[in-house]
Amino acid sequence: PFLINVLKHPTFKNGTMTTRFIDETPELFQYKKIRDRGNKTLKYIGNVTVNGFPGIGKVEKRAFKEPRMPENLILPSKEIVHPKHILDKEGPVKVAEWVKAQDSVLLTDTTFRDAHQSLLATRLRTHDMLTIAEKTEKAIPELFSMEMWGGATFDVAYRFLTEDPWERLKKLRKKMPDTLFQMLFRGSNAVGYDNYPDNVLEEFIRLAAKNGIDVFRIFDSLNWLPQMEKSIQYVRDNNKIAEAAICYTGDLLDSNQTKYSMTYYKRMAKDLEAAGAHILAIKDMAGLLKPQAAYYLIKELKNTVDLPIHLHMHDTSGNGVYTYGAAIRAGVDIVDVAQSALSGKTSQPSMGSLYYALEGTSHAPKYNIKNVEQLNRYWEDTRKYYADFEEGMPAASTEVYTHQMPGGQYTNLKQQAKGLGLEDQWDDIKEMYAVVNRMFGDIIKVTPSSKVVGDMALFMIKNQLTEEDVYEKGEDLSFPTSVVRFFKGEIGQPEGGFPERLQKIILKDEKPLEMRPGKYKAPLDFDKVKKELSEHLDREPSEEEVLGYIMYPQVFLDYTFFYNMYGEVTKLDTPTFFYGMRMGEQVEVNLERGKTLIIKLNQIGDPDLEGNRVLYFELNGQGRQIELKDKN
Ligand code: 3PY
Ligand code: ZN
Repeated sequence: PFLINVLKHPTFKNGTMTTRFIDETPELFQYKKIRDRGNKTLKYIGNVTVNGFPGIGKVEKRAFKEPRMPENLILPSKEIVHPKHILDKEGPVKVAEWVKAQDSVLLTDTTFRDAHQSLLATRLRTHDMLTIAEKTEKAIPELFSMEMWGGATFDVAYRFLTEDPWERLKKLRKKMPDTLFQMLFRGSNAVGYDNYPDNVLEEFIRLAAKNGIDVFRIFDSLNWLPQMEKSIQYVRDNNKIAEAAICYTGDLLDSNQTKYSMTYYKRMAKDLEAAGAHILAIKDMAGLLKPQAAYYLIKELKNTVDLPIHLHMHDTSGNGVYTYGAAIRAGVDIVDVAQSALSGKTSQPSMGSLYYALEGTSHAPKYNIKNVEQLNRYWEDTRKYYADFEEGMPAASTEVYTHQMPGGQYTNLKQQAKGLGLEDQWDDIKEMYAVVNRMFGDIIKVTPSSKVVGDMALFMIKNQLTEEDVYEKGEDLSFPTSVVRFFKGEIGQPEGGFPERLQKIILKDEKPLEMRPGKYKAPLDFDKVKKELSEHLDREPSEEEVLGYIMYPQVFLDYTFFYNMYGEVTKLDTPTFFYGMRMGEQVEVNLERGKTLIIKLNQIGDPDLEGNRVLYFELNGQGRQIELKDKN
């Protein structure tokens, strides 16, 4: 069709075509571009229809109803103060002052990040966030912030969703200009599992800030300050909000537990304040903070530092709202909640439940519950798209107080166990997780240290090893790489040091590091990496692409390979993205304003001897055939 269009073009036909033809008739090239995009989209749909989606497999596409959209949002009667405007005009210190001056508790909505990381294996697609983003800002303009980036989302976007996480950030930023955007930043591990040189952290934070992140929640997986200081400084350099986190573990009220005591938390809070934090976060990644402990902890910390305090927790035990109530009475400034339909269990407590729990109290949060309930209908319907990723707990479970597994790890470790054929031993794995934690000296468990504990637990279950076996036969065992790296000090130094006997067994003759690993790392040569990547891509990469490649080299290259083959699959609706099309079905793909692909699947041909099938589509009324291999 492209050539025919050229031949039919009046300029060509009347013989006045010059070499400037191309410049003067961009519509033809636009046409070619759209045609290519159409073909790529058909290829993707064809492939997922025939071969299924990775991790789901070939599943019959169910009939989903369109998610309900909020229709009657009530706008606030008086002007709202947006902390985003304070930050942009007056800087992070003024935001912190404003937060402290509020009587009512402020909220962070984690629906776009931790909620789905903890319930749906991080699979929530940008498409489903963009659909509701504007309405979310309209419905809850009183939010302190929206957590929508970082943690595992960076990796999963590239790896499983064929999405560019930077595009997610840029697009959401446009839809929600008045809301603070918050990300989870793993200190020296950035959004990866590795320790990166300092200049990589600096560059990552600069670009995240430039593209729209306002609040950086920085933590270290062992609560080790030397791995947080640089990140705090880089966030400050960008005039953004440095929210430094203390990871909470164990049980503050248990007098037998002396390591993670009030003295410990107070010392760390003071250190983080001195390091330049604008806000102090308590990051209860597993949901272990019990109500009385929360009250006591927040009260003491409020008397220890002059910073606003932001509490994050998971509702795994079912006690989340009660803990928040206690923390709010003790004066906590901000708490993390999720839209009800994506809350509870390993996710955050529900925004709606908290509203009613605090109704009539002096700290009740300010927002319109009816608006929130309308948003929630959208999430009730949208969650159904992701049913095949619901690997989590069926209901709240107090076992978390024993195994202490972070909410964000639960589904992941279960997947890992399944991969090793150990899913029937899930109860043993949870118990072993607690044993390994004790063997490792009772460490903070959060990405990446939680992965080390999980890997060791799986290793022991798989090889039927007891704790004694590890001590007795350890010399001859070949431990998981992550475990060896942990004992080498490559993740950092745990509070109280490593258990020496086990460290010797695991490291054999190797000597561990005692300093911050980043201290030994030479600065990364960005020009060199950029050159290397441009050779892979055959074009100049953007700054953001260079960082994607630095964080996850192979994952990033695989992503570009799929992107080149299938185009912008983010434009597909989620059922079509995961399940393809049913015979006779028609879907619309909105590429951009005014450019819609109307796709109908008419027939799937029988496979030939090599397993190749022809799929017969209609694309905007014209017949199209796609041939592909049936891998089943
Ligand atoms: C992450 O690092 O992804 C987490 O959510 C830690 O809690
Ligand atoms: Zn979390």
